[in-house]
Amino acid sequence: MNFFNSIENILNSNSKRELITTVDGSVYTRSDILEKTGRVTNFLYSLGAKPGDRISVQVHKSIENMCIYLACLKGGLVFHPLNPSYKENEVEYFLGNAKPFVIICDPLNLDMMRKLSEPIDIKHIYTLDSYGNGQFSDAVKSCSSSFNTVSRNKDDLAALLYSSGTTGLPKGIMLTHSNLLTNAECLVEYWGFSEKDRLLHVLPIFHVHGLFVALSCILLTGGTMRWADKFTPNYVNQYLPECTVMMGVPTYYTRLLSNAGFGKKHTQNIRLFTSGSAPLLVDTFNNFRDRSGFEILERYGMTETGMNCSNPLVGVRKPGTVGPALPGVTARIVDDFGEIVNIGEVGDLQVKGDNVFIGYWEMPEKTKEDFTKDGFFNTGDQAIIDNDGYVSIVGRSKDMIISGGLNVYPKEVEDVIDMLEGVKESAVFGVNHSDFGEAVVAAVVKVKSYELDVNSVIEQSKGKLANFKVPKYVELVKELPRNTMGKVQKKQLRNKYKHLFD
Ligand code: MLC
Ligand code: AMP
Repeated sequence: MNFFNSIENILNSNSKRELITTVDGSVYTRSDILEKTGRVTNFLYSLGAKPGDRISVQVHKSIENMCIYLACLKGGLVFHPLNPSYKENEVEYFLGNAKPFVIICDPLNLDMMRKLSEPIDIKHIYTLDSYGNGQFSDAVKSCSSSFNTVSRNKDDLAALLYSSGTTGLPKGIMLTHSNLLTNAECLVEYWGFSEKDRLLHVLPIFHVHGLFVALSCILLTGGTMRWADKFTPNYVNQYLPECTVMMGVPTYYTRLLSNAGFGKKHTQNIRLFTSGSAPLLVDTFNNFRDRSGFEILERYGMTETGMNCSNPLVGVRKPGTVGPALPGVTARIVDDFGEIVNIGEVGDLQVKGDNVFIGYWEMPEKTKEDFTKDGFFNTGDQAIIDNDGYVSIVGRSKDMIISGGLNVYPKEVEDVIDMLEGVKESAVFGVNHSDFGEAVVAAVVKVKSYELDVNSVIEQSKGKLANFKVPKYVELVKELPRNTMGKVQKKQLRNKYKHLFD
């Protein structure tokens, strides 16, 4: 079973039908995408790629980028997407760990990629810019579009996506063809997708949300997409009226609401708005309903698991909850001893199902740690469940900030700040932010004799951290609050700065 077989079945029929329209008005039919995908697969194979090889891709969103993903599926290769804003020291780790056979990067990063790939002996590096041009597209052009989809087993890898952690190094999350297909089929059914749908696709495609959730719902049903390389309220306002579905992180919805002109005239053809990747505030849910007439359907997922819970398409959508577990997913909430808690009690959320990944890349010990003996995955989220089975995510046992739908692990930021000249130590934490949901803030203790400028902490961090991880605010403090065990009291810091962005 290859996930691509299911996609191909749909795209092969009615092959001249539009699949995607991009920002510049270019229309790509189903057969355009199948042909491009075939060419890319042939090209990767002509380089010597074989099933299971990783293909690392750090480029902007483009049709070519999407076809590399599809070609990886088709050819049994493993798609390894990287956020284009990752900096050299971040990328170095991912490449060293994933050991890709081919790297495809933005032309601006070619020198960096060459330097990083030399010690790990990666021979194939190609460029692809945000318009889909570059060495990669030039090389692919002359390849044949005909390629027989490689047969895959259920547990064969389809993609490798990295997530950091509270401690330790980032982990490669191994997602199989079966994980992707199971979750996609479930969402298509649960959210009622059909050929009639037109999705406004403005999410990035280096993460689960834009890459698997959004693309699959269209590719598995033969719907169409209006697509943009990034979210902007103007684009959404212009093209939402022709769409039936929009998916977004909560920031998209608060940004739409902050535009006074946004309202029912934009949503005349819409049947569904979904939100996820971060908590949707009850206020946003209510304000959006009042302005647009639509209740946003909130769902909950993770890179490790795809989607686990969702409010229903038909039935009550409860604001502040992520709905019941999806069909095929078992969710339970347990206490510190692994016992299931009572209705309404807070505990650790664990999930099980064919959607759940098979383990961390080359980290069997870490994989073992995160699964229970009876096969449940510990999400690191704290939750409660109500009498109707609706789950609410109420906290995290993992030390993680979610900013604009992107995860920031404080430890990573602290490690960078602590290395700066004049810094003795730092504590990084998240505070409420009206646009990003949470914003990254750092409290920094300087070396006594050193004149440390907070702006330079921010500037220097920009060179070493992806943009969304860079603190929005840095304050010099005399010392960090600690408990008697010497542990930094982040709760105190979060409280102290909670109104920073009001
Ligand atoms: C950009 N910036 C951010 C940021 N994105 N800061 C904090 N958090 C973010 N997420 C900073 C930039 O560094 C820059 O700062 C300034 O904001 C403007 O940059 P930009 O490029 O113009 O930003 P913008 O395009 O407005 O992007 C913001 C955003 C984007 C919210 C639209 O981040 C986004 O599309 N987020 C969605 C992420 C996503 O798809 N998550 C799904 C994960 S999957 P400066 O200082 O340089 O001006 C997952 C599983 C699941 O979680 O359940 O779905
Ligand atoms: P990622 O590792 O990027 O896949 O992020 C997954 C994490 O995002 C989850 O473990 C949650 O903490 C968070 N998340 C996703 N969807 C929601 C949601 N609807 N509400 C609250 N948190 C969410």
